[in-house]
Amino acid sequence: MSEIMTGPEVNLESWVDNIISKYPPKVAKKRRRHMVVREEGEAGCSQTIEANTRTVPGIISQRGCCYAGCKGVVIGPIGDMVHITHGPVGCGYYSWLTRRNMYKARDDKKNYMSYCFTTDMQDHDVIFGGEKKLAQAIREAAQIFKPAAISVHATCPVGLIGDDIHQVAKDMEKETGIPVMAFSCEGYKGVSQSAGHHIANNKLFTSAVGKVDEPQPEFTINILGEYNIGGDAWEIERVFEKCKIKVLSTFSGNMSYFEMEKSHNAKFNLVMCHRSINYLAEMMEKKYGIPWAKVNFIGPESMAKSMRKVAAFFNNDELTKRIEAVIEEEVENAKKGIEPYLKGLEGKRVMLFVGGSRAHHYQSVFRELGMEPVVAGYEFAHRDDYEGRHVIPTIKVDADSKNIEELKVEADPERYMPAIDEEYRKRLEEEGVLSNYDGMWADMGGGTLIIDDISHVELERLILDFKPDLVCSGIKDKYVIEKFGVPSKQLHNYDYSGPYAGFRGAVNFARDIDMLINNPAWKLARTPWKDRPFLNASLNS
Ligand code: CFM
Repeated sequence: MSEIMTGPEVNLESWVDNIISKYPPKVAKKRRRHMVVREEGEAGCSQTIEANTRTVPGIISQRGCCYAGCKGVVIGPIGDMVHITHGPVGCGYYSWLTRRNMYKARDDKKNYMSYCFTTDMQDHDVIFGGEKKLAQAIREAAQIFKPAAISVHATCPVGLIGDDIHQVAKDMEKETGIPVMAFSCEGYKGVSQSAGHHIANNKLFTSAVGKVDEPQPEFTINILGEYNIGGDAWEIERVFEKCKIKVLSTFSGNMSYFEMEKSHNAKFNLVMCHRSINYLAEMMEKKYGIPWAKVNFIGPESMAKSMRKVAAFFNNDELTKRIEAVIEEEVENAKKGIEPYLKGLEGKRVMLFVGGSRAHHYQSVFRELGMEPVVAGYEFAHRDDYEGRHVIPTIKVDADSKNIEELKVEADPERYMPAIDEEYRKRLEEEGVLSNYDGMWADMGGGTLIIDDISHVELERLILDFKPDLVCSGIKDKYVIEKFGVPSKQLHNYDYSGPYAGFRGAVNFARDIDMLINNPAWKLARTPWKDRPFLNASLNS
C-alpha cells in the first residue's frame, strides 16, 4: 500500500515521516497536517487535510498575497477598466498584469490590459496620508483614458495608515461620472491570495452585477472563474457558440465591465475555478435564482462532460441534439490531433502544484494522454477544494477567515427568476449536476500523495526521491525544477503558449507537453542521481 504505482518504489508514509523529521518540532507538527497519503476505498473518504491556514514564516512558499488575488487574479482581467494600485510602487507588482490574460476590445476600442497604474506613494504620503494623491490619480485616469470603470486596490501600507479609499472612490465617482470601485485588499488581509478573491467577489456583486436589466435568449449562460489565460475563454466560447448557446459574460477573462452589469440576466452559471469565484456563484443564485454547476473545460472528456451538464440543465431536445453533435465532431478532431503525441507520453509521471484549481483540472487531460498524476497539491485552496463541498459546514473559522466579510444576500423581490422549476432543480442537485463539487481527491484515489501549500524543500525532496517526468508549477520554481534535469510546465501562464482549454486547446497541450518531455536537451542536462552519488551532510549540535 501507499506506493506510487510505477517508477521507483518509495513508500509514501515513510517519505512524509522523513521530510517532517527534518523540521523543528513545532513546524513539523504544522506541516504534517498539510500532507495526506490517500488510502484506498472507504478509508480514503474520511481522510482530512489542513488548508487555508497561515504559512510557517520563513518557509519558502509558492503563495501570493490578498492584493495579488484581488487585483492580479479576479479584477485585473476586466479589460475596459483602469485598475489603479494604491501604494508604494514596490508593493504593486501586480499593477503589471503578468499571467497572460487576454482581452479583445469591443466596439468602443477600449483596452487597458497592457497599462500599469499606480499612485506610487512616497514617504511623505505614508506619513501624511495618500488620499489626495489617489483622488488625483483617479481624476487623471478618467480624463486621459475615459475607461468604462475604475478600480482602486489597497496595498498593505494603505491599510496601515488608514486611507479611506472607499470615500475617495465615492467622491471621485461623483466628480468624474465614471463608476469607481475600491477594494480593501491589503496584502496582509488573509493567509494567501484566496482572501483577495473573496473581497473581489463581494464588491463585484454589490457594485457591478445587476445594474442593467436586459432580456436574453433562452440558452444564455455565464462562465465564472475562467480567466482567458492564453486564450482559453475564446476556445470555450467558440464551442458554446457552435451549440447556439450565448455566453453573456465570463468572469473575468476577456470581460468587459458592461457585460458584467448585465450578467444576472443569464439563466445558468458555469463555475470553472471553484476556489476563486464560488462566492459570486452562490450570491447570484440567492439573489437572482441562477443555478450553478461546477465544470472543467480542460481535456476533451471533461469538456464533453461539462457540455452535457448544460444539456441536462436546459433539458431541450433540440439543444441536446446539437450539443451531442458538436461533442462528437470535436472529440473526434481532438483525438486525431492528440494521437501523434500519445506514444511519447505514455506512462509518464507528473506532479502538479498549482493555485487553487488547476492542480485538479489538469489531471483528467493528463490521464487522457496516458500520463499518471502521482502527487498533487494546491497553494491556497480550502478543504472543500480537496475533499468536496460537503465538508464546508465542518471547516473551522479562524482569526484569518473571520477577517473577510460574508455578505448577507436575500432573494430580489422582482428579479429572482430561476429558469427551471424547484422539482427539476432538486433532481439535478441529487444527480450531482448542480451546486456540487467533489474536490480534487475524489479523482486521485488511493496510493497518491497530496501536499497543501508545498515548500521549496519539500518539492526538491520529491523530485530527488520520486524522479518524476514532469512537474507542473509556476515561475517561482520552474527553473529550480529544471536545474534538477526535470522538465517543468507552468500551468499559471502556460509558458507563452495556449489556449489549453476545450477541444483545440487539448491538442495544443499534448503538443507542448510532448515537446517539453521528449526534448533531447534533457539528455544533456546532468541529473545528479544518474551518474554520481549524493553528498549527504548533517549538522551536529
Ligand atoms: Fe483559480 Fe486561476 Fe487557479 Fe486562481 Fe491563480 Fe491562475 Fe492558478 Mo495562477 S483563479 S485558483 S489565484 S484557476 S493566477 S487563473 S493559474 S494560481 S490554479
